[in-house]
Amino acid sequence: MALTLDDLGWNAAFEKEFQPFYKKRWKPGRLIRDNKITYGALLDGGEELEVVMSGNVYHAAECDAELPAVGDWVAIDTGSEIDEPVIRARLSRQTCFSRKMPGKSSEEQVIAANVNVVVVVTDADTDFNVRRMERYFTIIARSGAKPVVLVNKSDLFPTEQNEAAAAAIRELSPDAEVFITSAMKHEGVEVLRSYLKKGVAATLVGSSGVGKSSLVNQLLGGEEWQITAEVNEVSGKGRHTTTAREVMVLREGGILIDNPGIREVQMWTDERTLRDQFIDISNLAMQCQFHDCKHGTDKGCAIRAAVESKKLDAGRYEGFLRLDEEIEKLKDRRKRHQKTIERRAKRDHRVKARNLEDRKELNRELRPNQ
Ligand SMILES: Nc1nc2c(ncn2[C@@H]2O[C@H](COP(=O)(O)OP(=O)(O)OP(=O)(O)O)[C@@H](O)[C@H]2O)c(=O)[nH]1
Ligand SMILES: [Mg+2]
Ligand SMILES: [Zn+2]
Repeated sequence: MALTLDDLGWNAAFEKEFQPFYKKRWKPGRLIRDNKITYGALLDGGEELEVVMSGNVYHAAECDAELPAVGDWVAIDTGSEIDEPVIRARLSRQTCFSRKMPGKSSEEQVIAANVNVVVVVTDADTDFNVRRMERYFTIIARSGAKPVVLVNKSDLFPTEQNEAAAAAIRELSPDAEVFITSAMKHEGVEVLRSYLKKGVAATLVGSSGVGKSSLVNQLLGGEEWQITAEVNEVSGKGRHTTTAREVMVLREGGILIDNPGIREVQMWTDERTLRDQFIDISNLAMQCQFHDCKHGTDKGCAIRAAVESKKLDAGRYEGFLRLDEEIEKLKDRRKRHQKTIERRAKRDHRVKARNLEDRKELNRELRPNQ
């Protein structure tokens, strides 16, 4: 049975936005692969096309994050008068899961566009870290996708340990659904399957080696799957380490995006999302005696009182402060970046104006009588 647009996640809002493009005979396609210069796109009927970006799409993007990314829906021109299929437009994203580009940059890096569910995979032992989980929840909240957590490798640790980790994660986010799984023992894979309805896209993230690909393989096991964008490369250690984003469309419905392990969960969020994620701390802050309380040595500070009386976990509060600081820095960097761009634009403008003057002068010299 051929794949339809609905199988690929098409919906009424995309259809509406696409109306003007139908008139131009462009076709909707979903990007499943990013080859840097070209993209792989799936079209109605399941046909896979290699497409390039048009200059317009490139120039319309103000930053890398606005360029087409895996998961995006685009308008593809396959017209006979052009050499290769071209992306003419990118449809608005309904969700966008991003992180900050690693390193000093203040740019957003899109991990996957239009995903409905973000599945964070961890374990109850070496990988388990409440602060990192808080980070994941904060960026997932910003993305608009639903958070799901799998505490995997449960076969390796005592039940109490797995349950304690799951409980600690549940406490961090009331929106998240948390499950204990073991890819090794085929346990919990149905959980993943239960989210993957027709047209629903889920992406798996987490540190390297937590079992993301193993869970995916379990899910695919036996079942004949239709498309895999990339094939795992075997690392020197003989372990399969995912090196590229992989998109799979499942025959039983659903789209799965496996990712390479994330070493550092770089923040990509804003203050509002942060306050929502840490509503307990926001509420306490409102009870401080002074509205501009710095929560340090200020008199009548409700946060300090809560930490002292152990009502608020000191680690959680520290984690919050660190995230808050990172968001500040991110804002600052972005502001500086913006200023540089503006300065550059002004300078370019001056250079252009000067060139124009020079040219006029040259003209006058060449044609003195005009
Ligand atoms: N005991 C046990 N081992 C597991 C389980 N899941 C995965 N593993 C093993 O852990 C190792 C890493 O698993 P992968 O599925 O490659 O991990 P990954 O998260 O995809 O890693 P990256 O692709 O590097 O991000 C493999 O040797 C798996 O066999 C599990 O539930 N229990
Ligand atoms: Mg992997
Ligand atoms: Zn205070």
